[in-house]
Amino acid sequence: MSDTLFSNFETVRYAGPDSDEPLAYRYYDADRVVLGRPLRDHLRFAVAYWHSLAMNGSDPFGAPTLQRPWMDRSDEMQAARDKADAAFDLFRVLDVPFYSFHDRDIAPGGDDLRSSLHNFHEMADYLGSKMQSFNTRLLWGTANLFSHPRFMAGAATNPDPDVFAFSAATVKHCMDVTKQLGGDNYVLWGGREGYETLLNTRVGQELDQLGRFLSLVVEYKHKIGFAGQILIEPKPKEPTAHQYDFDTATVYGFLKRYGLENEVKLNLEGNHALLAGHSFEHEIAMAASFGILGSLDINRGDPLLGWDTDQFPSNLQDTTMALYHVIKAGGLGLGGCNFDAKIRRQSIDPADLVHAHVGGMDHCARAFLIAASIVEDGRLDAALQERYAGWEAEAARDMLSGSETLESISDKAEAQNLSPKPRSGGQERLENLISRFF
Ligand code: XUL
Ligand code: CO
Repeated sequence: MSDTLFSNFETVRYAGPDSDEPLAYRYYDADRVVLGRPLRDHLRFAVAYWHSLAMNGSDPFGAPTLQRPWMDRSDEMQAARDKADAAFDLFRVLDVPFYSFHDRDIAPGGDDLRSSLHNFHEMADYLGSKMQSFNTRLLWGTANLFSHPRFMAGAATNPDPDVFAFSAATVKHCMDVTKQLGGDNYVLWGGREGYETLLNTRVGQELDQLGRFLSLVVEYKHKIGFAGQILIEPKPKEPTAHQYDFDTATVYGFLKRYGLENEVKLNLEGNHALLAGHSFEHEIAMAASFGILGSLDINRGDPLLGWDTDQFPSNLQDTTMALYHVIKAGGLGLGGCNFDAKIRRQSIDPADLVHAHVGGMDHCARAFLIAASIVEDGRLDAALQERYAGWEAEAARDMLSGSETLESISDKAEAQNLSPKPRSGGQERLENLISRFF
């Protein structure tokens, strides 16, 4: 491999919280065992190919600011190989266990389906050969069914059945490649699966199309024996005003309707949660309660802006409470912490990309350590146990088990002449308790 953008960077190492070294991990000691497992296995960090290698810094108001050597090349396949070389060199620098990609991040699209698939498979083989000599594995693959104009009215939800078929073929091959490269998950983010106006949209039909599309994906997963998880990534808006996969609760209802709730889990994103008017911890706790927590796109939005800024996470309390709920849910399993996060438009030096990831990984490790200490301390959990202790009594449980009716409950409540006393929720006491961990 010839020199890459990152050749001058040494592999970043753990140096401890007292280190002043700007490019060292201060909290992310990958081998440190916490709650029975090394941090590396709890957090399963991934670099997102699109933001870190493909994004060029352009925005709706301005031209690209990031001129990477593999951009603006006339030989697009050579550019894709150079990009892949740089990607794996970045993974080496970060010592990151996983990465993730869309088909279009790793290979240029052609004019039609056949040429697009050809490019994609050629580059998948190239990545496969690189993975032989690097430790970084594939967290998930996904198909970009939103950038090309053919998807402007949706992929699975397009009014044109040919776009549905094009999308189905693209996803089939993307699943094949994800399996080929040993990916642990396959993600579907419904980029343009939504609508701008009801004047031109049949929502019922589009939802049926989306439901069938997802069933086809699940059937194919079983057919090829893909052992990974199928994940949907909720987002309430952007690019369309109304996205079908609004949030955890909406997606769970959708999965139930199409009988897929035991087949599909969620890839939850911090910034998407914010756009939905929720917190990341809310989305995680909801998914955990439905048994569909799959993986995290760990990033942050800007509450002052109403769009998807995809920033690296940095709010310690937010990330800690998000990871607290992950731990309470039993961990991420096959999922991971994928940095669906991009450097700012002015961060044009290669070093900025390294700083962003080192800071992001360290931030999450620090948050995880705090979350683990809250779990080990046990007082937050004990307070919750105590609050719901009344439900441990048999008479209380009967009300939920189906053995009681509204009438029988009424009879008993009247016989006891119930007059429940209000009890404090203790929010401030609990907030003070949590503050002590920071
Ligand atoms: C878009 C987004 C995507 C998905 C993968 O907001 O989050 O990058 O993570 O398609
Ligand atoms: Co995402």
